[in-house]
Amino acid sequence: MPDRTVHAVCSHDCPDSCGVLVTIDDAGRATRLQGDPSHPVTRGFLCGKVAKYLDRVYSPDRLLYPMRRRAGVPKGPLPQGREMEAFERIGWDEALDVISARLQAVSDEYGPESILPYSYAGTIGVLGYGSMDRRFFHRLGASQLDRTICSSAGGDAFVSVYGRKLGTDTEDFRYARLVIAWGANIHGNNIHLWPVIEEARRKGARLIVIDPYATRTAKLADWHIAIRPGTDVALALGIMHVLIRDGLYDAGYVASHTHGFDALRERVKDYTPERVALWTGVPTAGIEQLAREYTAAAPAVIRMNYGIQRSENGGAAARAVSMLPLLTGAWKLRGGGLQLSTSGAFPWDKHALERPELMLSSPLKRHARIVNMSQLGQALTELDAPRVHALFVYNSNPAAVAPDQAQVLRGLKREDLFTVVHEQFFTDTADYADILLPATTFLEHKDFQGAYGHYHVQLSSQAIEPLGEARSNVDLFSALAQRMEFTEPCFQDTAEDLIRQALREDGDQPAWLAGITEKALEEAGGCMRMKFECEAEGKPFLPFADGGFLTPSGKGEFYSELLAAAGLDPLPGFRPPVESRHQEPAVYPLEFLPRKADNYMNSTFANLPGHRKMENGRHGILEMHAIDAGHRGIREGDKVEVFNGRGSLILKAVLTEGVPEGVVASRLNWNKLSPGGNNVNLLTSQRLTDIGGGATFYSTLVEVRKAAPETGAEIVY
Ligand SMILES: Nc1nc2c(c(=O)[nH]1)N[C@H]1C(S)=C(S)[C@@H](COP(=O)(O)OP(=O)(O)OC[C@H]3O[C@@H](n4cnc5c(=O)[nH]c(N)nc54)[C@H](O)[C@@H]3O)O[C@H]1N2
Ligand SMILES: Nc1nc2c(c(=O)[nH]1)N[C@H]1C(S)=C(S)[C@@H](COP(=O)(O)OP(=O)(O)OC[C@H]3O[C@@H](n4cnc5c(=O)[nH]c(N)nc54)[C@H](O)[C@@H]3O)O[C@H]1N2
Ligand code: SF4
Ligand SMILES: [Mo]
Repeated sequence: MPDRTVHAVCSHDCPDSCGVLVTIDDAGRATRLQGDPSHPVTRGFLCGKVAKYLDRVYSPDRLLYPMRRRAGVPKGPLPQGREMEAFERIGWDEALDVISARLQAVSDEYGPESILPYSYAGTIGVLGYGSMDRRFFHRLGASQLDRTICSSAGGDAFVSVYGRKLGTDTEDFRYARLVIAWGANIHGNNIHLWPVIEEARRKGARLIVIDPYATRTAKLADWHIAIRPGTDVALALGIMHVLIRDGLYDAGYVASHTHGFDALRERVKDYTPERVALWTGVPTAGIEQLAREYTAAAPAVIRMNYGIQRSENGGAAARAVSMLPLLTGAWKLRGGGLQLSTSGAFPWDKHALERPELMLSSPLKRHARIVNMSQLGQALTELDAPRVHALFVYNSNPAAVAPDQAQVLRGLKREDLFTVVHEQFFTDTADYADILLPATTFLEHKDFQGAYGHYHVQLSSQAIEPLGEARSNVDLFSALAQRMEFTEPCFQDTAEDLIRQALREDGDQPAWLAGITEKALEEAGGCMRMKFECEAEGKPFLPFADGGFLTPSGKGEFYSELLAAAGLDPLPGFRPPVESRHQEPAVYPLEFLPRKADNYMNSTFANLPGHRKMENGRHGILEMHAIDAGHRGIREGDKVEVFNGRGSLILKAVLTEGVPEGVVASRLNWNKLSPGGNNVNLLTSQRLTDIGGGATFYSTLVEVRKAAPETGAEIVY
């Protein structure tokens, strides 16, 4: 048989959701991955991480069969390559028996809420992210997980202003005259937006980057504003101050489409450029110029990304920045407005997929308690009534990515906690599993997906057979439900059934989904654009050009009654993070950016030799400004100790102008591949954002001191 090509979708947690063409040889092996050239955003290329994806799929380190912890081996890390010393192979039957018996026993003894699922976005395929798994845990009556670790602060903030997550079409950025990348590492995290910005720049557009760190994007910009972390709300209010003071806003748009302008005008009076400059580190003249450039360029578009909301005041910051195009009316023009996420364009039937009412048929007979995933450490060690006795991890590597790592690892180490991990690799979390199950990659199962960075829905066909005994998330939770004798027919649903339900194929499809079915997707080569009515009439999709707000007032809300009713500030205002230099006295003097790696996806890929090579030179380093180093007698290449009340890391100092004075930065990695056995999350806290209960990775204070050359570090629990 000659080679075949299958259309799949990259399921990593990335706004681009690329269409991927997989070439398969006559032995059924994938031999090549290519970006789909017909996908208008993918444009035939994949990022460096996924271009090398076959290294991951066929890695000799893949988990290929179920395993059980060997009797007497304590939980905790083993060096990479030696993990099998802790585990022994078992069959799927035995694995399902052990898991169902233990979950049943825990439920009987402590109540089902003592079971905690923990998942995030290992896959953002609609089925793999949340479908059969949710049904399973709902029917068990397990604690519900509030999935806050990434975007809930910014997401809830944006929705408080607009009522829905829509934004400027990625493809329309080419029409912009000014692009502001605000807390958005486009080159590292959202690469398919870059060619569109380049196209706009060739036609004369300017690019401004607002980021404390000199990313590759910032280095390529016309103007890099190295704002101090956690002060974006002040900068946005400062811009509004200038726009309103000088009458540079769109009074017509404000009058027709917004709510609460008078209250906003009062609020921004306090945010003079002089005051804002003191907080943000952006000079007064810079603030004036930014405001003027922003309002003069038409169309102007802001790519706000989730960087600004990983801060204690991240909700207010995302609200304030979101409001800027409401003030200038930038939404009216094609290529103007703002993009945080496009995910609100995809009206899947989430209720049908997740079946929350199954909680009522669980032993609990009511809705289960909700546990915030950004406080996993507390959940595993402090939460009571009932205490967590079983943890089921899939789609996530919390030992590496969750904040306040010492407490997380202390929890995972509990010998009385029954932990199941469904994974592709021996991650940091797998090291703490009682039962370890092998998971498929996106080449090995069927799924479908929208995107949070474009408006296309895609079918991800299964390209190859699962490796070894790996199972998809859907198949795993369906099998477990059978084993636990859950008789509801929904546990028998196949991937095809779930796709049909999600797309509402059997009922009235909402306008934007009209005619989008699995069959239609197949016939279209795997990808269809959402069916915006205006486009059928030849008009571009401009989400808020003329209304379209799903807020209580039906307008874009500067002032939010909903937030007021929740006891929150109804207007954006600058409250410095507790962990920031603006507190007197600051607990520790330096602001820490525990960043994502450009060549990994959070902790994913960090274990693969080819990917590590691309990230070479970035491992185990602390980037710091020469002035901060000078004060501490630190020189380039010195071993340094980076510490706060939560822990201490030994890193190598790299002196750079890429971080402002007062800010130091380091990158996510696997713990067991980090010197000393802990990564940057040893220093981050479980404090939550002002809105949305999100994690506050970028509000972290530390001190740095020179370490003796021979210093090692012990793993901290
Ligand atoms: N290569 C790669 N791509 C990825 C990921 C990855 O790990 N690696 N992760 C994926 C995931 S899960 C997500 S959520 C997206 C996120 O993509 P982004 O939203 O771009 O997220 P971050 O990299 O967290 O933050 C973006 C930028 O915000 C800056 N920043 C930090 N604090 C502040 C601040 O207070 N103000 C301002 N203005 N900027 C600040 C950071 O320095 C960073 O350069 O990327 C996805 N894509
Ligand atoms: N310091 C610091 N910490 C951070 C961040 C940061 O910027 N700095 N970013 C935060 C953000 S934005 C996010 S989104 C989180 C991400 O946190 P996670 O969602 O935990 O992301 P990953 O580290 O990519 O781990 C995902 C795991 O899922 C597995 N996986 C992939 N596909 C499947 C599948 O189909 N089934 C199963 N069962 N498993 C699968 C992968 O092998 C991988 O180990 O991290 C957060 N943590
Ligand atoms: S990680 Fe993002 S950019 Fe890379 S292939 Fe996947 S969707 Fe595309
Ligand atoms: Mo994320």
